[in-house]
Amino acid sequence: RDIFLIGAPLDCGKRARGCLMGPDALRVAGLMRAAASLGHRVTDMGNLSAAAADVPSPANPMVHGLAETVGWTRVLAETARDVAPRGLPIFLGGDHAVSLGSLAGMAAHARALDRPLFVLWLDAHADFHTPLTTESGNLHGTPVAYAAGLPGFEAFPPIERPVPLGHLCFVGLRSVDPPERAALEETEATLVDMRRIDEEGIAAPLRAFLERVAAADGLLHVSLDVDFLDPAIAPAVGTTVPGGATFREAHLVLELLHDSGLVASLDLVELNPFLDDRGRTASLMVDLTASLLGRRIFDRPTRPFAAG
Ligand code: DIR
Ligand code: MN
Ligand code: MN
Ligand code: MN
Repeated sequence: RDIFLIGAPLDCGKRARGCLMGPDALRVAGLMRAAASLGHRVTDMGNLSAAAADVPSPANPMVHGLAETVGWTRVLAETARDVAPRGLPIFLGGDHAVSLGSLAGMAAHARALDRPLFVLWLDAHADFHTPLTTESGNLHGTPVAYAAGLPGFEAFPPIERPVPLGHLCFVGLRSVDPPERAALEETEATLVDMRRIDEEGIAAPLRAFLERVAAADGLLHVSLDVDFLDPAIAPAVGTTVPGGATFREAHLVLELLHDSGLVASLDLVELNPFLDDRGRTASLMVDLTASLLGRRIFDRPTRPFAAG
């Protein structure tokens, strides 16, 4: 497969800094080597840069970094749209505001192919705030609502064909704010919180979602926030939440994603190397990506997905 690494050293989606060093930490941890060793053709496109956009000041005065975030969203959306027809884009964040751009670009790509876009959100958080509902003012908490076409994103590029809530799957949820809960509860969105993982295991709900993506001939965008993982194995993130995915659960998720053959694009976000411990979080993110790209202990008899 052709893989494109896209560095997005963006730090404007929240107040605490450090994610701008994320792309280089992922490179130092051997992302390129890991992908190439699995037989892929890898192109490192280097780091993008973006000028702040000229936007009116936000309706909600709490919102932080709007002009910068809109600037990044434009650049990333254009890049995603340009790269996706040629291979698998991997967006190296940067905080989770990276996904405003990757999702906008992938929505445009899916529309051009006339195929439905599905989104898998691997995160402790739902990131389903809008600039109007956010209490922190941090735009890294908003990309899924933007992709779903919720109101309040007028300063951002319009989403071409918003993603229906039924095409969203959240895995790892354990910190959901009241407005996010209100907007997601009782909808078609698949909400796999930690209790559900404890009760059903992580594979069964994920498989059910992947089978729906395959049956719809969908394109799947995967967004991996470092805080999906338990802080004991992944300390390098500003928003650690206890009780996260274990090493084995996380690898299983990424191996199942590989087997599905459905992944069209990937975000690796929220890595803050300033908070890391001898690079172990960056290395884990690289190892998880390798699982997504086909690394495994032994081959399995292929268990086909519905249309796979
Ligand atoms: C929180 C944090 N829900 C907020 N979101 C994070 O600021 O709105 N997402 N950290 O990954
Ligand atoms: Mn997030
Ligand atoms: Mn998070
Ligand atoms: Mn549908």
